[in-house]
Amino acid sequence: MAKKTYSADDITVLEGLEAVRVRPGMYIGSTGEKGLHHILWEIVDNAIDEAANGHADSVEVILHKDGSASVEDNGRGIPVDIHKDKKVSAVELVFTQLHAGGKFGNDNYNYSGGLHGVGASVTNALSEWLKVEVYKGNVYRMEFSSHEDPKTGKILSGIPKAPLFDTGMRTRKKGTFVQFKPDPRVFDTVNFKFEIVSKRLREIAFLNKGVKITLIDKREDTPIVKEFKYDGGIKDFVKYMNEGKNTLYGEPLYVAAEKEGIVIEFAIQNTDSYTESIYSFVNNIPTPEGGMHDVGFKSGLTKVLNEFARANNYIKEKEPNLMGEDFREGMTAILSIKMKNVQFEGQTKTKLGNPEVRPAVESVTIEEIGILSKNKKNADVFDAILKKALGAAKVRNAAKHAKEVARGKKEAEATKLIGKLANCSSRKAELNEIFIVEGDSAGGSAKQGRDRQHQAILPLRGKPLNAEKKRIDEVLKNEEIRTIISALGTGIGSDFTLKNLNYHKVIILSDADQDGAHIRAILLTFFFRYMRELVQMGHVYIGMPPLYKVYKKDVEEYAYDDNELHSKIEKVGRGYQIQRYKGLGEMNPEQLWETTMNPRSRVLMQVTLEDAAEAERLITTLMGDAIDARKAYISENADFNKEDSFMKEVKL
Ligand code: 1YM
Repeated sequence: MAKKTYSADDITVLEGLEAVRVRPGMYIGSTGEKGLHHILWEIVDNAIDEAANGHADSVEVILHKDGSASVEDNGRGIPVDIHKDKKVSAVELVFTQLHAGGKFGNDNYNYSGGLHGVGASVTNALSEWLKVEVYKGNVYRMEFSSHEDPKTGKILSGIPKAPLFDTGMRTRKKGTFVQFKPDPRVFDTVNFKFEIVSKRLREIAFLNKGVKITLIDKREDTPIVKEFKYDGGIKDFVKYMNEGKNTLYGEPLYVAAEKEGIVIEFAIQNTDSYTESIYSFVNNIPTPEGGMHDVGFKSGLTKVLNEFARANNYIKEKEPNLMGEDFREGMTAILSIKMKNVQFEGQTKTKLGNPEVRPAVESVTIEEIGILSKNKKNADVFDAILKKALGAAKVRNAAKHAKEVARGKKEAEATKLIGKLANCSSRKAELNEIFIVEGDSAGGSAKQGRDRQHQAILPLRGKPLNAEKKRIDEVLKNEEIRTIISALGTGIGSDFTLKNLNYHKVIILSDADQDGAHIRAILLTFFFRYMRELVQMGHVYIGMPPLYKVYKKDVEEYAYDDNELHSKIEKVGRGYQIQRYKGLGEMNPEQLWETTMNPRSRVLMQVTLEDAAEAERLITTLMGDAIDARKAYISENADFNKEDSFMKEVKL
């Protein structure tokens, strides 16, 4: 038996692996799906380290039919020589000794070590069997297995079948091959998930530019093969994340530097969206909780971009600096650092704790972005970044002001505003509706025609919301908008509280003309920006007044679009007359009730989040600086009676 070849010293090694068996959670976090994949990442990490050190450029991962997984790289191969003190091969130590990695007096970075930094021996300890082959001209092989001790009945884990041996076969390959079968006695599940493996391998490929990673799933009758290789590295990562978004400039900004022994790399590309997507990594491990690298990166960005803004007159002398969040609105970025002696902390141990990292990343960000911003070639890039940030700051300031109103700091003002509201008598928010009606005369009809118990009317003076009110931040200063905020009761922005909503249906009622379309778009944009959940939860609707009345003597039919007009003409028959409604104001209270407000007969469009986002984009097109885009839009969409294509119809 192999056991006899071991000296007394090696017994501690064996005990080490038994400890892993006894408390697997301590080493791999859990024995669930996550832990199962973790023992694969331990092996992948070693292969990737070899590539990161410049010795390999290809890694192949195979999921086998028998439930095992294998990883092969084309690097130098794990050393096969005998360790002087331990008297066993390096291969054996790597797979039997906890924390064996990097103990061979080398100066290479050893970035591996995943969440728990335990290495390949843990994979061995938690596998039914593990095989390793090293290719260095000759093929070397070693096998391990976990089995019951016939004497004690205890499970012995990761026990070598025999020492590493030269198979006598010759090969032209170089590298290391490791195959293992997770032990079902340890794991709740032993099924590798293709999606999990594939997603992580893609991520690793982005983080290690130029390394080809192949995934082959041989468990299917026809194997699935996926290849990941990104010569642009994290630049490609950023582009990948921005697919389907509108980017503000072509190539991402890219920085790579080394400072105090920390390798720092980041890529940035801004989009016209409002969300911040910054993802950070340490030694290829995601750090969703952030940490020192993240903090340094963000503060560096804010400083250097404010400096640029002042130097180039985007901010005037007396104006305050922009805030970090202004710059990060719509920003997609990947920050990847590599370093020794990583300290992870936080709830899920995914937050970088090393304090020295913060100033290192901050100064690299300031210096390198500073250089890029002074390069004339990047003028358009930085102009786009600054314009976006200035827009965000404007909105932020307007929101702050509006919030103060909503918070009741200016209660007197709010009470005055609410005076225009014709409220309903019921206090049951789920049954209540508020109609936001364009124009005082339509507002008057609506007040008279409504169901007083459940329908509240808030008339909007057409004028202040018309074309003069260009940008959404100006809209927030508008009295009527502030009235809406007070009436709904939810607050806005980060204060928004859905459960305080006073009306479960918020219905926009505007004319079927250009002004009406405009007002509707402004309101939707406002809801999208400041009360997104209201839209998300389906509380926002568009009221649909009819366009025509077809009538004779005692018959009256309403048509809501041109198609319907024809069928209604046929229905009314000979001698019909047509009234075309130009605005809501032309309807008397009874007509408005019957056609547009009565829940039994009306048609409402429920607004989706995409609709509101579309309205937002539309506003930007119509009101923004891009005159050509505006002209193009207007000539393509001149028919303002046409139903907006992005709305879906709901009868309610
Ligand atoms: C499929 C998994 O483990 N590749 C791998 C591992 C090592 C080396 C090369 C390697 C490292 C060094 C020198 C060094 C490891 N060696 C050790 C140890 N692929 C896989 N490829 N020569 C080869 O770090 O100096 C641990 S991992 F400790 F033995 F050197």
